[in-house]
Amino acid sequence: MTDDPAYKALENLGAAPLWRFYGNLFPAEPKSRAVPYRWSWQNLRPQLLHFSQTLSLEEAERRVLMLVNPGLTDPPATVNTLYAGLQIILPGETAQAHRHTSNAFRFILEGSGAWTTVNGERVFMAPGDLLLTPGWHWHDHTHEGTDPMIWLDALDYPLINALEAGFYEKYPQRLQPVTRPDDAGSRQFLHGRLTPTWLAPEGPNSPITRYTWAETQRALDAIADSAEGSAVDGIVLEYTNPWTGGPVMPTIGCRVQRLRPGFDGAGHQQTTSQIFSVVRGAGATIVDGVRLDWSQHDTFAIPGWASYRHVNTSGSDDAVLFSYNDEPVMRSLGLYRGQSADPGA
Ligand code: 1HN
Repeated sequence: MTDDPAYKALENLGAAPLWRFYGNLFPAEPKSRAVPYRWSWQNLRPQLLHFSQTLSLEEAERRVLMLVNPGLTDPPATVNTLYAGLQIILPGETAQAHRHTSNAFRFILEGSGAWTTVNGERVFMAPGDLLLTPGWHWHDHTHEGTDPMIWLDALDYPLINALEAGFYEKYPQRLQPVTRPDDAGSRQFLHGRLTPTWLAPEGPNSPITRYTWAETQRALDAIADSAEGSAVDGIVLEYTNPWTGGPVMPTIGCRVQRLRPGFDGAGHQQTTSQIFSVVRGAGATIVDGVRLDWSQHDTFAIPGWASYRHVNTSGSDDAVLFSYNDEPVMRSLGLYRGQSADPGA
C-alpha cells in the first residue's frame, strides 16, 4: 500500500521500512558504481605540461590531474577504494611538506633528478620506481633535474574517508629537514632474503621506501621463460613487505606483471578493485564487455567484481603492467572472493 500515510510519518521519525530497501542493501552480488575506464597518456600529458606553465606550486600544493572514474565523480575517485592522479613537477620546484592518514605511493613515469623526502629520508626517483609514502609520514618533493618529472600518484583516500579516518597536517616549513641517510630504506632492505637484524618493524608498512625499476626488471628478467605464470595474469609479482612477506601497505597491494607476446588471458572476477599503469607494450583488457585498449603510460581501472581478461596484442613484444589493488583490505576483512568469469566481447 504505497499510499499508506504511515510511510510519510516514518520519514519524520528517522525510520525507514527495510522491506523497501532490501534488494539494494543486500544485492545477490556486488555491482560497483565504478565503470571500466582507460585514461590516455597521449591526451593527458599535454594537459599536464600546460598546467606546469600556467600554475605555480605556490598556487597549488600539488600540481595533479585526478583520474576520475565517470561512475565516481562525487567525491572523485578512480575505483571504489582507491585514487590515481598524474603529478608534474618542474626543475627548480619544491612541493610543500605535509602528511595525511591516507597511505600513498608514487610510480614514476618520466624524468630524473627529483626526490621526495619521507620522514627525513630523501628517496630518489627514476622511471619505473615505486616510492612508498605510508600514512602519517611527512612528505615533500624537490626537483633539481633538467626536464619535467611526471609520476602516477596513488592514495587510498576514498577508503579512508569512507571510514571517516582522514586527518591532514601541513608541516610548519615548506620542506622538512633531512635526518636520515639518502635512500636508507631501500639500501637496507631491498635485497630479498637478507634482512637487517638490528632493526624491528615500525608499524604495518614495508620499510622499503623505494622499489627500484632496476630490481624489478632484474626479477622479471631472471624469471624469463622459466615459468608459465598465471593463466589470468601471466608472470605476476607482488611487491612485498620484507617483515611480513605480505603487501607493502595495509590497504594497498602493488604488482608488476609481464604478458608474453600474444598472451590471451583467462577471464576472472574478484571482489578487489584494481588500477593499472602500462609500463611498456600495447594490448587490451576486456572488462564486462568493454574493450580498453592501452599503450605505454596509459592508466586503466577494473572495478571490483567486474569480469576481465588481459590480451597482449603484439606478437613480438612483451607487455609490462604495474598495478595496485585493495586486496589487503578484502583479505583482512574476510571479504576476498575470486573465480573464473567470462567478460564477453
Ligand atoms: C598528495 O599528498 C600528493 O603528496 C599527491 O604528492 C596527490 C592527492 C590527494 C590527496 C593528497 C603528494 C594527492 C595528495
